[in-house]
Amino acid sequence: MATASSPKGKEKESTTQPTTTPTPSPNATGIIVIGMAGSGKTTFMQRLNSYLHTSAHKQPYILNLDPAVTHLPFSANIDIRDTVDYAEVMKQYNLGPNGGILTALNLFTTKFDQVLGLVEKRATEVDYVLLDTPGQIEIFTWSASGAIITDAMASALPTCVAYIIDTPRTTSPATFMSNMLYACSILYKTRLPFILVFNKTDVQPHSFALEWMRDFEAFQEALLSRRNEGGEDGPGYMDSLMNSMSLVLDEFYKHLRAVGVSAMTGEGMPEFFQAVDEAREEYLKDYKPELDAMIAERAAAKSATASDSLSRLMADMAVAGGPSTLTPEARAHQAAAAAAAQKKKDGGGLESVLQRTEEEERGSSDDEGEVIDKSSRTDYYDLPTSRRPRGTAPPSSAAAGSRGGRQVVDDDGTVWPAP
Ligand SMILES: Nc1nc2c(ncn2[C@@H]2O[C@H](COP(=O)(O)OP(=O)(O)OP(=O)(O)O)[C@@H](O)[C@H]2O)c(=O)[nH]1
Ligand SMILES: [Mg+2]
Repeated sequence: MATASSPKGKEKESTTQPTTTPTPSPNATGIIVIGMAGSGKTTFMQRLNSYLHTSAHKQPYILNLDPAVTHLPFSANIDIRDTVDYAEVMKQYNLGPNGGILTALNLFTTKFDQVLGLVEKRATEVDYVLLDTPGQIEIFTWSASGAIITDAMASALPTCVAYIIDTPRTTSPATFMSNMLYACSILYKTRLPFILVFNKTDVQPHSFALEWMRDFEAFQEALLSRRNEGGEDGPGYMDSLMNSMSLVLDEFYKHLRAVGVSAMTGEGMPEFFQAVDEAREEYLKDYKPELDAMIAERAAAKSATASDSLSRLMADMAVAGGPSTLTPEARAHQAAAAAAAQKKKDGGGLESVLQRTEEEERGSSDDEGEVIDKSSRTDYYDLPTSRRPRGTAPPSSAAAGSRGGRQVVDDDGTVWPAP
């Protein structure tokens, strides 16, 4: 691609192999949980978390990207709600709920480099990085911020998409097909290994869906019988459209893994993690080499641009001969730009709805809306080796007491730090 536009004389350079060495993939596998509103993403996240802690004895690192959720049934290591105030975004920008969620996500994405830094730091210690997305699927899948977050995750660690399907709501062939088309569009957009997760199998087993995916004729029959029954599958011209679309989907199904789970009962979890292992293999085999080649290509293009700019700068300096080369107009322009930047920093603007951190409250930071990593959460699962007798102080508080010097011993023997 890059060679087509490269200037003459550089062709030889561009045909050489890129020198960047591919980075080894970290231990953790990223799972991005996407799905229609109410399909059970958050409950599924909760199930993954509890399954990993209790049955698989593996460590997850959890990110919540839904700014509007009021109650999370798990504790997230990084929570968008700690950084962006969704209600404030709606108020300040006069937005409705979906616009508010989208803007909150966009604001959070401006800080995603910090998130990625934290994830990368933990990706060697934990086994999975789980990511819950906002309820309205298109906010994540059709926004620039969703694409940035997905790409950033996928470049940092082996990542797959878990597409959650509300099985009881997809028993009609038309609904099933539109859900599959949506899944297909996400696969096409992200190009990441993909797992179809048929959720709520405690209410409706997913065998019908597997059969429709495996056997094209079975799906056709279901379509036809719905039509004969006078179901909701539309007028006659729809038949040929549905037939052609189901042929397209037939090809799509070949590249997918499908599992049935119940986030409510925990059924299907081992099968899901087996699919995740396969998805990781696929990432390493197909996605990673492409990514490394792209990174090498970009690095080569960047170094070519840098050396080009440097030679032009050297040529400019030779002509201008010294540092005082700014014209009065250029200096005035620079001053105006600095004043505008200062004004933006002082108040208003997008940054003003980002949550203020403790550090900022103390007035010592110039960076608003820090991302908070509650990583110590993973330590909660380290149970003490021996029980501490009731009424005695924990070792840390005793240590704190001895550090602070003064302690008060209560009537029942409890040790408190002196007021
Ligand atoms: N029976 C049953 N209900 C489930 C299951 N998983 C989720 N639910 C229910 O489905 C509803 C929606 O679940 P959530 O986990 O909030 O779904 P969500 O996709 O995160 O929802 P939004 O984020 O609001 O889009 C809740 O009432 C859950 O109790 C399941 O496996 N079985
Ligand atoms: Mg949710």
